This record gives sequence, C-alpha cells and structure tokens, in this order.
Amino acid sequence: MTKVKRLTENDVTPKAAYLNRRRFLAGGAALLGGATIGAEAWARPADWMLQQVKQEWPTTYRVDEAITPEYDATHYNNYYEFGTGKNDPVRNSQNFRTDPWSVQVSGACNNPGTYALEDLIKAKDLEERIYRFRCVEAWSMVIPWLGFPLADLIKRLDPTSDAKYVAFETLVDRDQFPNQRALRPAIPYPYIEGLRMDEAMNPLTLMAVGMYGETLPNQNGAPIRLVVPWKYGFKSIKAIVRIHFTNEEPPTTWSNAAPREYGFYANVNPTVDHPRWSQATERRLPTSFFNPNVIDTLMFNGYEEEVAHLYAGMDLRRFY
Ligand SMILES: Nc1nc2c(c(=O)[nH]1)N[C@H]1C(S)=C(S)[C@@H](COP(=O)(O)O)O[C@H]1N2
Ligand SMILES: [Mo]
Repeated sequence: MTKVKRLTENDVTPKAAYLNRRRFLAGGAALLGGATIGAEAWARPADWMLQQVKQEWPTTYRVDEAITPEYDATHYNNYYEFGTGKNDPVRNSQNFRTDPWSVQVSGACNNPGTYALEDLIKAKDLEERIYRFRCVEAWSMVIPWLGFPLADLIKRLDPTSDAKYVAFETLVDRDQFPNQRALRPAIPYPYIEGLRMDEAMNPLTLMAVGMYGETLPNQNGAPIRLVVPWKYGFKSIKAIVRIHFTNEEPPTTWSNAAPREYGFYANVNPTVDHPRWSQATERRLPTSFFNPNVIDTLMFNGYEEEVAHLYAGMDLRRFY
C-alpha cells in the first residue's frame, strides 16, 4: 500500500485520468477567453522543451495513492523568490523567462562549464515518476513528475574523487523575482541546497522538467528543479542555474536561516519533531475545514526500503 513500485512500461497508469481532465480544462479556459489563471493559462517554457516532454514516457515509479489535483499542486506553492504567500508564486511568476536558460557546472569534476539547458536535456529519455511530496510545514501531495535521474547527469559531468557533495543554486534576478528586490527579503538569495554524493546518486533523486504530462509551470520551478522524495520539500530546489561539486558539506538556505529547526539532511522522519510542531502526521492536500485529511507521516516519506541504507549508523535526531 505504501511501497514504491518499480513498474514496467506495460503497467496501466492513472495518466489517462489527468490527461483527459486537462483537455476538459483547456476547453473550459478557451471558452472563458483564458482571462483567469486556470490550469492552462500560464506561460510555458520553450517549444523544444514542450516537444521533449510531450512524448509518451513510461511511468517508472508510482504510489498507490490518489494523485493530487493539478490545481492544488500549481496554486499552493513555496517559492519565496516570488513571495511568501502560498498563491504568490502562481500570481507573480507568469512572465518568468525560462528560455534561454543555462546551468553552470563547477568544482570537483572533469566536465565543468556552462551548459545550455537544451544540451543537458535534449535527446534525454524522460520518465514519469509519481512521488509523495512532503513539506516540512506538514502538508503533502502526490505528484506525477517528468524528469531524469540526477545520477545520469552527474555521470556525464564526471566528478573526481574529491566530490563528496553536490551543491545547487537558484537564479538571482531582481527584475524577475519580487522578493529579491524587496526592502527586507524573506531569506537570503540565492536559494542554495545540497546533497551528499550518495544521496545525489540514489536512483530516486530526480531532475524534473515537467509534471502532469506538461513542462513545469513557472511556479513549480521551471525550467528545471530537483525532486528528492524522501526529504522535506525545501531540499527540492527550483530554477537551478548552478551545480557545484565539493568535498565539504555545502551551506543550505534553511539550515543557515534557522539551524535549530532545519538541518542539512532534512529526511522526512515522523519520530523527530520540528521544535515548533509535530512531524508525526501531515495534511494531504487538498484539505478543507470539513475534511482536514490528516494522515500518518511515513519514515523517509515511505521510501525507507530505497534509502535507509544511506543513513545506517547515523543518529537521525542529531543529523536532522
Ligand atoms: N528556489 C527555491 N526553491 C524552493 C523553494 C523556494 O522558496 N525557492 N521552496 C522549497 C519548499 S519549502 C518546498 S515545500 C518546495 C515546494 O515545491 P512546489 O511548490 O512545487 O510544491 O519547493 C522548494 N524549493
Ligand atoms: Mo517546504
């Protein structure tokens, strides 16, 4: 029930359900003249990316839990660059420019340089992966991502033996991100994150370029973001422009901002509470006053079998 399954290409996926729903919504948006921010009205990345994403990719991981409605996943976001309110990202990100986009690769690897996004992605096989996504704020969703394993990219970049960690950075652009030009930004920018090399190489770790069968909406981190399904959502950094290999644990945005509350590891763990709230349960979106939809949080967000070995012998209360 809560296990991840490795599926074959022949398995039936719930994809048809949301693809049909999208067609219905698209028709509706057209009838309404596209005046509102509906599921289809937002800006999308480049055509080549759309071409890439729109193919029939196999679903390689799934969970037997209902997929969160696309509306909730795209209108309830954390993306402080666009504002701290849950619907600031959808409201403020529609003119965000994702093409051209490049990613700078540096540090302990044999293939550093600045890569155009299309060179990183074109001709890459994508996969759909239906993952649980658990925010440290104790809400969660189930999202069908489209992407490729970070491990594939790392192999091409060819890290040296000095590379013990990989660090990521989000774009800095005061013209495009309202919170970056605010008098008092909510957090320091750039947003930075990192993984230990074995975490980065774990087959579950995904570089996502799409969701719900489409390219990523800007508010969800277009054109490319990380997805680490066994860790709290803040590890899953959006709009990546830099990848850096290093032999030291890199600083990360939330552990810098509040080190007692957020650590480098940030593994989903129902037995280690946040200092200000319990992590034993979560609100599975969508929720309402009459249906709070509270469910138990699973160790490593339900991916224990796949990742527990990475932390053997570690005190997870200390390395939270
Ligand atoms: N650059 C950047 N990446 C970010 C964030 C952010 O504020 N800025 N928020 C993080 C947090 S706290 C969460 S829960 C997820 C939310 O992803 P979603 O909006 O696609 O659900 O993005 C993460 N990545
Ligand atoms: Mo989060």
